[in-house]
Amino acid sequence: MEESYYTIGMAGHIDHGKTTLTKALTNVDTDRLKEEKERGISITLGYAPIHTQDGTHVSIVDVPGHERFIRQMIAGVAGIDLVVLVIAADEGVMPQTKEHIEILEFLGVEHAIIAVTKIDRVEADMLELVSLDIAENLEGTTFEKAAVFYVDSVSGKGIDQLKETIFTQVNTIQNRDRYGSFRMPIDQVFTVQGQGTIIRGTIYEGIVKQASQLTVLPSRKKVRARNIQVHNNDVIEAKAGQRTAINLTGLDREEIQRGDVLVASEHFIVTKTIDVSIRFVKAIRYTLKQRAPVKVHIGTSEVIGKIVFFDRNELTEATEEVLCQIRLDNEVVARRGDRFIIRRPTPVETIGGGWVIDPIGEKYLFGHETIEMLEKKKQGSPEDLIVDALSHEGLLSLDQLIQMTSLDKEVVTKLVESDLFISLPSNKYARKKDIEIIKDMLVTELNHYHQDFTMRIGMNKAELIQLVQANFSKQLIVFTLEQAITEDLIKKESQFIALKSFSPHLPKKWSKRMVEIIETVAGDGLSVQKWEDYFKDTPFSQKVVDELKNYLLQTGQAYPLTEDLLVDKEAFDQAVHTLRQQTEKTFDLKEAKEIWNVSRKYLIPLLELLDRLEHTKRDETKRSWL
Ligand SMILES: Nc1nc2c(ncn2[C@@H]2O[C@H](COP(=O)(O)OP(=O)(O)OP(=O)(O)O)[C@@H](O)[C@H]2O)c(=O)[nH]1
Ligand SMILES: [Mg+2]
Repeated sequence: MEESYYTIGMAGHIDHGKTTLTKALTNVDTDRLKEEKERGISITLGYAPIHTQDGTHVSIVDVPGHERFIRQMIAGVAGIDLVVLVIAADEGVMPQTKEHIEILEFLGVEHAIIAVTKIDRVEADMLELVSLDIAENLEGTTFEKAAVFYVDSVSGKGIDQLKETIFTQVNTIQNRDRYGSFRMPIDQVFTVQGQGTIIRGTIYEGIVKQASQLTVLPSRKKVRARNIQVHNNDVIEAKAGQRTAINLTGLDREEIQRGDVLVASEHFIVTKTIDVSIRFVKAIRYTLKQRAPVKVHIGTSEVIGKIVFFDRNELTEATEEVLCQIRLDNEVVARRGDRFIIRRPTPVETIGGGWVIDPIGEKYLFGHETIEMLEKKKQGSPEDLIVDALSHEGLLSLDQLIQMTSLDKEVVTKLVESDLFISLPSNKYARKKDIEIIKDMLVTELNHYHQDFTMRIGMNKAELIQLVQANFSKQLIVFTLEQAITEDLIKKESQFIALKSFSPHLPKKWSKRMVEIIETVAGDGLSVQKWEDYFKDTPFSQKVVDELKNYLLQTGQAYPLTEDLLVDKEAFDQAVHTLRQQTEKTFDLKEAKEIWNVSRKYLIPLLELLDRLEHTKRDETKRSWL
């Protein structure tokens, strides 16, 4: 059974019943704050899950309707797959109903269900009027054909049908990218006593796994995902589309804020100048001048910027689409295709929205040449299209690329042979940049592993692949790993992978005591004590005791005699030498016992070790040297 994850939003005017409807659907009251209870309005984003038996998981984001909290609303709906637009039967379409519709359209939300609430409060003819009002207001919008449901969230009337439709509709929506590097814009940051910093957001792309190393952008702070939760349950991993809370180690509360983006690799673009395609709201009420300051909401961040036009000096009425640039005061994380909202700073109102056609804008001259250039960027070069296709899938054959980009075979063939791409032995193509990202991730994970386990020769190959696989296909990772081995960046010893520059060693703070123990074991020769007994008077934990044993075995400094007996390599090799000198081609137990002068307890395992090391071969009661 394939599990699928979606995030849907509740939107609509203040008091129209979003929180009550969320509760009717999920049984969760998302107005948890004291202030929310007292004032009877939502202030922060609320989250509640519903799911079906067959593995469809829907996370509902309940947003505040009050116009003062539009910022929260935008952050909340920024990652949603579908919206439930809530309109109260007794009020009909109101200002924030319209503003929310505009915002949702600008953000590219394509799927909607209309929920008319409070039907218990109106007569049938009033309901008819409201239906007309809704139809009129939705005309010409993306949500024109959205299904309309009539509910009473207090008595529960109509709720089951609505819930059923939510599930059937989300199942027609394509799941978000599970491949592609992990990216999660942060919309909440808080601390929990004894646990440190916790952040929340909806995963845009990729997967995050427990213990993964992550980067906070734009600050580039390195953090680790200590613990991951989805709707208050601990999970090992969370996937694109899931509402996720992550407990981070490695930074303080003050070092991270809403609007920052958590990513798995540093290859995301952090930028202050973006080339964009913008649409403006129909009823733009004032003149937007060249370089006018605007508030830009992108992902969950809100940044002040200036609009730079190349084909006009001011905008007085809404036109179809304007290609222009936004210069931001602060850095944001952006990718081609990302949606954003622009609002007027004072008085605050939504004036438009659009998408990023190039996250790395430069200074251009005013005039039609720049517009033509931006137009080309908007269409996307063949290279952009291939990059887009690969960023969704990671690894594609020539046929798949042609199919996904609708480009000519010659164009695709020529491009994939360029040095931006690489062909794998499986006849599939990947981006060179992805390989670099994976390589970085491998090195980062190994570095971390070596720090945590200085005494181990390396990380288990399967475990390492598993950690990185969250974001890329296994085939691509294995390929990159092999490439890194050829390049002498990484080495492999049986199933263990390590950085070339690393060699296992005793941790500094313990090395003196450990060397003493190793020397004692060597001094005991063949008559060693139980491994654990050497640690009786040490402060070492069982874990450290095991690690040291593993270290001596992996580095070949000792041999395993039994489960709990280790014998020093040199001592044993010396004993083998003596035994060989003092025996003929074959020898028996008695001879060995006398020469080695060991008790029966050791004798059998020692001789078995001889066999295992292929010094000897056992033949009934005798052994012969090989
Ligand atoms: N009778 C009736 N009352 C409802 C219904 N839905 C909501 N209400 C009431 O309407 C009021 C506002 O409901 P909320 O769910 O808080 O509205 P909201 O849209 O979440 O409000 P904000 O989050 O502040 O924008 C509450 O008193 C609810 O009990 C309904 O279907 N029938
Ligand atoms: Mg509410």
